[in-house]
Amino acid sequence: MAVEKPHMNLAVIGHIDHGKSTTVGRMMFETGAVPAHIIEGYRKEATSKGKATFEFAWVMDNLKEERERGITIDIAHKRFDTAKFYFTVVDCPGHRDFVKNMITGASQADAAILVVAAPDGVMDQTKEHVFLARTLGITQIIIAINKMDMVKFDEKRFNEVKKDLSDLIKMVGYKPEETLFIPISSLGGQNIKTISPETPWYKGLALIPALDTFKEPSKPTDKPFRLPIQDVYSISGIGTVPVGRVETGIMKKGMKVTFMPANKDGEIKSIEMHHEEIPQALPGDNIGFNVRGIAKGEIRRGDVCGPSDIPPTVADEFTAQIVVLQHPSALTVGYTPVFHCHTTQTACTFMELQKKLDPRTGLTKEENPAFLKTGDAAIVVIKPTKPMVIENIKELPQLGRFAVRDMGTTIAAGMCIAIKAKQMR
Ligand SMILES: Nc1nc2c(ncn2[C@@H]2O[C@H](COP(=O)(O)OP(=O)(O)OP(=O)(O)O)[C@@H](O)[C@H]2O)c(=O)[nH]1
Ligand SMILES: [Mg+2]
Repeated sequence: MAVEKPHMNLAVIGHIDHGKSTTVGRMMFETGAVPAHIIEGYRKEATSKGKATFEFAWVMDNLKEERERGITIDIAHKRFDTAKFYFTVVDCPGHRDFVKNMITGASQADAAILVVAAPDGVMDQTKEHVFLARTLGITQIIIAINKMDMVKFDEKRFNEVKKDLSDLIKMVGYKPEETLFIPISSLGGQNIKTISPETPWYKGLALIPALDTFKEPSKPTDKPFRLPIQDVYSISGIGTVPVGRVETGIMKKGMKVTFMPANKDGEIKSIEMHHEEIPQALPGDNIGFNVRGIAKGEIRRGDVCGPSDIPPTVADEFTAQIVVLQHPSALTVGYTPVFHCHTTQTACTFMELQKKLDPRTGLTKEENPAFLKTGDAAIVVIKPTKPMVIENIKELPQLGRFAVRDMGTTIAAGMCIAIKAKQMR
């Protein structure tokens, strides 16, 4: 096998219709991952169906409903290469009804491109996605200010949007002065591969070369092996094939594994990445694997695969540090919203509000508060309504973060700091 470039998982995030899928399709085209005749075919078909200009988005939007509605619904993975990396890109939906799919996508990413349309600027899901990206542990971000053609490649508009975005990302902990802001038009192709004469005032990198400024993610291979399941297929002649991303440790052929909380044991027969068989999978690898001894219906999205001698931890209860992002009134004991953690979505109950913290210093402001409000940070005790895997942030940070959602919005985000484990066997 040729020497592989380092691998990066890249999420493309941002508000609905700001051009995420078009940007991904355009990058795939410019890097040669999608040939021109495919785009041309999509262009003709989209135009004939009243969906003109969606030819690049269709590279990513394959579902019938996605193409008819002109929106992304579920996440899709594609591969493309730059000079330095090979990327698995996850195109996320911007629609507010599909934020749960965006969370699944973002939870697998090492880095993100935030796409913001220049005419609109910062919108609701721009804010929500930035907050979630940070919560889900994405530390590297590039900002593409798209649809610059619609504002006549105006430098002043670019700077206005850049200013608003700088304030936004700073609030959640990214450093604006270390972040690249790139004026692009995905539809027209300006500043994607090379710098366009339309923006003589812009002195930075084009988008694709900018991706090579990302730092290679460190690989936690010394930790116990963990892979949260994203989907499970049953392939005739092969058997049960779960897919997902290795978060920590190493998966090897022949390994004895346990899926929790399904509480099922199996053995790894083969591992595949991008349609090629590989002998072992490392952190960051998005793989499908064939597992002996498990039927398709026995495991599902949200289960976590780990070695049978150190199986994933199932929580009976856990202690968490959270920040309340937005709650219409007061959050109290007994509240049971949905917790999104790695690939699981599980309703969990707030059992105890132990302390309110000063969000800036982390010091205790109040013991046993009666309620929490928007902006509060707190230590709380949480009980899942059904068995769920979560790990201590100190041991396995990749599986210790979560977002809390209810009524179509993100209520809070947090991390697990202690676990009362459930005895499974
Ligand atoms: N003028 C112009 N239109 C663009 C540009 N990029 C995308 N569009 C158009 O914006 C519309 C939405 O593009 P998509 O790529 O589907 O947007 P999205 O962000 O993936 O949308 P969701 O996945 O539904 O959140 C399409 O009509 C695109 O052709 C651009 O650079 N300039
Ligand atoms: Mg899309």
